[in-house]
Amino acid sequence: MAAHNKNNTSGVVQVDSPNVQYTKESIESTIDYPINYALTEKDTIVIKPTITKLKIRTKRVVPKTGLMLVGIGGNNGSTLVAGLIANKYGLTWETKSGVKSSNWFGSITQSSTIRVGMDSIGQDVYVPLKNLVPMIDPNDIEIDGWDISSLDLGQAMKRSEVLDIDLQKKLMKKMSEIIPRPSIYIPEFIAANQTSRADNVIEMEKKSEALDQIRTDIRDFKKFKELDQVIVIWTANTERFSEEIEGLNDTSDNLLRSICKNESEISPSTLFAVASILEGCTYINGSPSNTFVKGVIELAEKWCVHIAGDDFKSGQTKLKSVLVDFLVAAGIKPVSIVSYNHLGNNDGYNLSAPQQFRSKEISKSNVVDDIVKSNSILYKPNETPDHCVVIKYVPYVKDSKRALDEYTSEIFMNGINTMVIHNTCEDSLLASPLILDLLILADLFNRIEIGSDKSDYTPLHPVFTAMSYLLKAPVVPKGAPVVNSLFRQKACIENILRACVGLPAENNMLLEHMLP
Ligand code: NAI
Ligand code: DG6
Repeated sequence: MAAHNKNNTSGVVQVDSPNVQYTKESIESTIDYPINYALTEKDTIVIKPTITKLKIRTKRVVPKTGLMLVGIGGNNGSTLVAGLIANKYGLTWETKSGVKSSNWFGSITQSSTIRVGMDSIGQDVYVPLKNLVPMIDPNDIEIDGWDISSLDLGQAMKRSEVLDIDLQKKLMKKMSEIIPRPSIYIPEFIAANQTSRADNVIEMEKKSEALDQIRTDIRDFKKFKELDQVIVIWTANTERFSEEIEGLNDTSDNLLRSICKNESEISPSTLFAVASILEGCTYINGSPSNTFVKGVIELAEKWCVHIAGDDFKSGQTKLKSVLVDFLVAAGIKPVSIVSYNHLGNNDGYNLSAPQQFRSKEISKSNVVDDIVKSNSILYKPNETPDHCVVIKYVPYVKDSKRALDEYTSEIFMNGINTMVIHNTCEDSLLASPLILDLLILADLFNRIEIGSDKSDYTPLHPVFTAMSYLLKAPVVPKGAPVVNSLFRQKACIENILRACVGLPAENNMLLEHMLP
């Protein structure tokens, strides 16, 4: 009988290898990084494997970090803050099925493990992902944020109806002390049904004044809490797409000029992104809105500030990016994917307006494109499965989203395989741990620099792709491929962490067990 896998949940990891040096300030590693160039010559694909020696330096000192949430009073915002407080104080609460305790289930940094090798009898050894390199401890995070709704977080938590009532009561005092800062409200970007919520808005004549106010807020928080860095995450309402117009928002200079000229197509989220970049703060977009117009990306590149987006990838899409990947990799041809949702929270209310729904529809619909393109045996060029996304607002179900998916595939000898999945789950309980992971990984990737034997260390590209696992529509640097497969996305994070401590990427060949 196979022994149980070892699961070392407390141990600190130290790699004993000439490939890695631990100093007080940093971990410096070297790795052999393989790239296979696959070039078509006549009708043959010629593959030329290459190896580059890369060096990776990870700062060990974790900066004192503040998280500023845009939309802090929403379901995700208030649930995340409640989760941080509940875990920090080890809160327990009573429910009809017994006493429950706080956890971080659903967070890969806090609740997943990584295989680091095998023990002396050939069994796998796993350690918590967070033990490989120093990461932010959730208990050390300082919180602040903005919301167009003035409710304190105690009342916002109550309004969201996500957490058990006994837990809400235990959290109420601490949550009530957190008051959202007034925010930028430009009615035409979110649904008209949100107007009654907007009682906490920055009074402004011009968009440049709002930009300055957000920059002042960031500086104020940083100074007051004596922080080394602030990371800003948008978890506010989905906006309609803003038009990308030559001369308006296509370059950083044009964008900054357009803000000064109070141009109407500059959205609140773009103003937040610009303010964050100008303050040197990493900015993450958790909604599907096209915040990162070309001018924002160029600004991030100029200022060497990291950005990541778009749209938290929680339940339905995560499963889709596993299932379609599995089917296509198995040589099975998905021909129709129908994803239906109904939910009754404020996100659903906002998405019941056509333009805001359209932003979400685009984000949810593109998640199989690269997987389909990868298999030219199943799909002809430009052939794609029918893919339909429906979202309906049903107030009664509140945050408990229902997601129903039907996957129809063609199988062997013209057979048809139909799979139907029904998922019921509080949406914000899926999203909140992802927001924590985005913060923790963003800080880590801010501390990683890469060089080679020919070049000195440089920070990672301003557009973070390594967090695609957590995002439905990954924004990537110009020319880089978009990867949606969840397994590849998770392997990206895990293998970068391994590389930071001089370990090779996981190869899963298991040849050590096949040798005679
Ligand atoms: P919510 O509607 O409960 O919260 C959004 C908050 O943003 C509200 O409190 C609202 O007053 C505030 N807000 C709107 N415009 C604002 C602005 N300009 N500045 C500051 N605050 C503003 O929505 P929820 O459920 O928390 O979701 C938040 C965002 O995350 C949405 O865009 C949603 O589409 C996205 N998302 C949610 C997922 C989930 O599983 N819950 C997954 C993927 C994305
Ligand atoms: C309706 O689908 C509401 C949306 O905001 C989603 O709940 C959210 O984008 C999560 O979607 P998914 O596909 O990642 O579960």
